[in-house]
Amino acid sequence: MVSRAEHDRMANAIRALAMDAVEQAKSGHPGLPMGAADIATVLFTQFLKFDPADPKWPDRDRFVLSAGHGSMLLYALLYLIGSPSMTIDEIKRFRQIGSLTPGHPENFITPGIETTTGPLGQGIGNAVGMAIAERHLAAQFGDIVNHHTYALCSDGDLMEGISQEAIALAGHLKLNRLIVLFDDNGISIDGALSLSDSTDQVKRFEASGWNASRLDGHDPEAIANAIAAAQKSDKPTMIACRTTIGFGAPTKAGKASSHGSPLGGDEIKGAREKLGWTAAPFEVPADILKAWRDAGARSKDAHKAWDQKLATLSADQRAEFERRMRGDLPKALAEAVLAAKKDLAANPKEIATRIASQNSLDVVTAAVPEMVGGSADLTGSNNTRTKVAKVLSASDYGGTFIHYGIREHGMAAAMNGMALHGGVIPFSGTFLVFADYCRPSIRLAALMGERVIHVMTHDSIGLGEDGPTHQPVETLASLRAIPNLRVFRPCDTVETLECWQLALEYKDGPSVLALTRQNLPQLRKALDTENRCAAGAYEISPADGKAQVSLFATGSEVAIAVDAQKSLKERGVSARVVSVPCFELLFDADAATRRTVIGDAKVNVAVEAAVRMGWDAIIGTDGVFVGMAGFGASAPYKDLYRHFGITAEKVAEAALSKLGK
Ligand SMILES: Cc1ncc(C[n+]2csc(CCOP(=O)(O)OP(=O)(O)O)c2C)c(N)n1
Ligand SMILES: [Mg+2]
Repeated sequence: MVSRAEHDRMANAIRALAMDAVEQAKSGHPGLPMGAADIATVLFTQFLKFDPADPKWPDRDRFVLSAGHGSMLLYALLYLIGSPSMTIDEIKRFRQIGSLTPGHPENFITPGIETTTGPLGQGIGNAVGMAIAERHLAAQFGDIVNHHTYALCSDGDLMEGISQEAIALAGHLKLNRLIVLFDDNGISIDGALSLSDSTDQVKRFEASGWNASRLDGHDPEAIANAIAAAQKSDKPTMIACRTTIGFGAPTKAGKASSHGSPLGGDEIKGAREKLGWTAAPFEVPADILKAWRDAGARSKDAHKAWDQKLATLSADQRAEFERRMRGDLPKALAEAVLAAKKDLAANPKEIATRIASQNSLDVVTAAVPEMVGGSADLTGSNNTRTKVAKVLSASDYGGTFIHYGIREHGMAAAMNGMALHGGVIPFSGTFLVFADYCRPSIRLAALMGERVIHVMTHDSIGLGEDGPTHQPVETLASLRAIPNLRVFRPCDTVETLECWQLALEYKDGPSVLALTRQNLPQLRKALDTENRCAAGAYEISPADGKAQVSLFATGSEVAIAVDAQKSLKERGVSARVVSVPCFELLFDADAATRRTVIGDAKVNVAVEAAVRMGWDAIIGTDGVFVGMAGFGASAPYKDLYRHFGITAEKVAEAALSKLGK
């Protein structure tokens, strides 16, 4: 342990870099890095197991800066501990185009950053997922997985509703490797926290099954003692560290004015005097930098010891662990999918796609053991639990199914954390309409390029009697609007299996599988060895001769389009049906392929039990859309399809009328 004087100088290095970088960028948040510098210094110099030379070391401790606005804290730390890419020039380029130091931490830009944060509350949700993945892998592989997850949270993180979902789940699962450091500064943007909050955070965490305590966040010894105690606990721990935002700034410390703007020249001059910091801007005195670099090298021995431990695993176990951490799929997947398709060709099934999904899961989870499923209290409806999946619980972290409780947002954020941790592929379930309850986390999964798979059932008015609160109409369009997210809406049991395969193979982003409650006929009766859904759209039922009409549909409406095709044929009109299980894959294809699939029929008609938004890119503004124009209603589903005019007859009529017949 370093002397108090040395600790202070090390912490002041963070403060100075944060002040200087924000000043130079003319934007940013100096308050948090200055206030939390003591907490971070204790954590990074005495506790955090992290090797800057190998930021992807699987058994490193994870550090999540949930309060992403304090990004300069992370950048300063990475520079100080000697992360090779985080040079002083990068610090000087804070918030500039192409720098490693963007406004908020971006895990896909900066080596050593575990997750993208900024939307408050997401980071603590991710940290819970990381802590779940850690315990799960430890149960499967033994003590080659044995690390902590630390999250630094601000008032804002803990005010966001998602934090309650995350905290409750972590407490319930007794994630004792999770340690939350709360930057308890009593300030948010509008001013004193007393303007908007009077929660006792210690009692709140305790009520959810955590240890929680309060201390002076500028007392390094108290912080160290509390972290050491937390490491020995059998529960997750929250340490409320009372700090002064903008610590050291002569007039702005303790005030909201230090939160999110440059301090200004005079204030910085005064802070330098107050902190006794005499070095020029962006300069860290050699002895302090050395102390930091030594601290950064602390985990080298632990890393070596871990390498040796890994070598003691059997060759098979080691290969399996390394495969999972790389995120590569086992070869068995493609073979298992093909075998299941042969079976479906021989024994077609008329079942709901949510049931087809459960059947697919029997196949794919047997081949991909790193899949960890779950549901937000709709297990029997989402069909995400296979017959053999054991529950992951505080008494058995080796299970592969999580009862997330009625916590869709916390679930989605935890899934992101699990994917970020690596070694597991999270999937889970809720109703499609509740995608909105997960949306901020789905958006971040898409931004980060994380493989998480959301099974979202009850995907339209086809769910029937539960009515318009439960019937998504705008949800597909709104999800399709998220870049990098793949939204799959399979039309039968074969497409469902193919879409599962595609979601698993999509290593660089999240997927949503929109699935029906109601039964659907199996339209794909012949065996296709290739994955036809991979094209995003394909002709599922060709025309007799040259098509006058192209009928496009997804999911449950593909069968309606096929019926409309028959009725058009009876009226002497030749039509083709194109199933569109995934817009994004279609739009990824080159222009020529896209044109071939879309075709050049005189009339384009799309059928989807949802709003039109997005479809014009396929059918053109001149195309005919048969779907929903507003919210649904409560009734048996067949009545609803008739009531809203989503039937084969209406589709055929629409096509005929457009043809002028
Ligand atoms: C979900 C979300 N809402 C709003 C914001 C904008 N915002 C950034 S920081 C902040 C609150 C600042 O207070 P606190 O979290 O206590 O941070 P401190 O000022 O103490 O550093 C807000 C509202 C955000 N980043 N995320
Ligand atoms: Mg605050």
